[in-house]
Amino acid sequence: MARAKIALIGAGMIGGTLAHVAAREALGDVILFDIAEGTPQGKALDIAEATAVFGSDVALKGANDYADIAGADVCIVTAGVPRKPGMSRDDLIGINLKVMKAVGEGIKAHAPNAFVICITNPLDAMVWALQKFSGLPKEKVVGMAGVLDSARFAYFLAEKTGVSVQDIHAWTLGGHGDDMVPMVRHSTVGGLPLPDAVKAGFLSQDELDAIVDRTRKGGGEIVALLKTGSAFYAPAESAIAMAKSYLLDQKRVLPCAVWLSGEYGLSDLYVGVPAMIGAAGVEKVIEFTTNDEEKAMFEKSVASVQGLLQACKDIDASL
Ligand code: TXD
Repeated sequence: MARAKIALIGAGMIGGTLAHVAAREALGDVILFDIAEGTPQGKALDIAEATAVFGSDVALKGANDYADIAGADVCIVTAGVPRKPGMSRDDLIGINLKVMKAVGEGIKAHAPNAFVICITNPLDAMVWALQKFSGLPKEKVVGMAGVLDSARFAYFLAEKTGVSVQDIHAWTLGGHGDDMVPMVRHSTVGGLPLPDAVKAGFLSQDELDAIVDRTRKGGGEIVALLKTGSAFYAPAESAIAMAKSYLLDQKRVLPCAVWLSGEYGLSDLYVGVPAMIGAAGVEKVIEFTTNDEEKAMFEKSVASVQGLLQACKDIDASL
């Protein structure tokens, strides 16, 4: 059987890490695409040379031409510009919207059968734009944020309780912003829902509240430390988990930004919810039961996503 082909659109910090992890895990041949000349070629060659050390039989190639992504099974999109000082949220949306247009058209022309994972921020709006511009089926275009946000939540819980990260299952719902919703009742430590874990003495309520807050601000914490960029190891691993579930038809249930048509009482937008990812793309959306407090937090987060989306639609109409 032929090896899978993985196209990485954007060869920056996350793109390069994605290429490294995909090659190490021998997930498939990798095309690293960027508008910058030399960067994708240099990173692809560097990692290709490393395959001789870690022993993966995969090919890597850097590209500046969309023709090279032809027939890709998976496209992971990190292309875009970060927010710089003095740039408003709408400035960023305007620039990255144009990038999504170019990327969407490139995917439509050369890799229309791919499973597409968007990472570019502002995530919930950019995945909407990517689906629109690529015209690919909605179940084949998803956004990565929930796996990362939930991983942060799980890591903080593991660090505080001393329980292995492998025995912690944490969930966040909603948009990829500070009002995301860490789902306390649905997240477990050693099988105990967090309120029970508090009762059992694994952590105090104050510690749990602090972890929920730190999870919400997890991206900013890394930016403040790095000073010149945002997180890239955990985001790359998160997108690889999604790509793997698709390529290997694992049917994992992962929190992803997916197109909703009635689930959670919402339609016609992308927002983070648990979804089963298999060979057909998004095969099922899992609807968590929510109490009044969780519902209110989810609605607040969705309102932020709707605000972003409206800004996107307004800019798109004036392009
Ligand atoms: O959870 C999440 N979704 C995120 C999102 C977590 C962390 C970071 N998140 C966002 O991912 C971040 O705000 C950025 O929007 C993306 C990519 O982050 P990365 O750290 O990889 O950014 P870089 O290093 O700036 O890389 C972006 C690359 C860079 O090499 C540019 O030359 C390229 O994108 N770029 C383009 N490539 C192709 N086509 C076009 N038009 C283009 N424009 C820029």
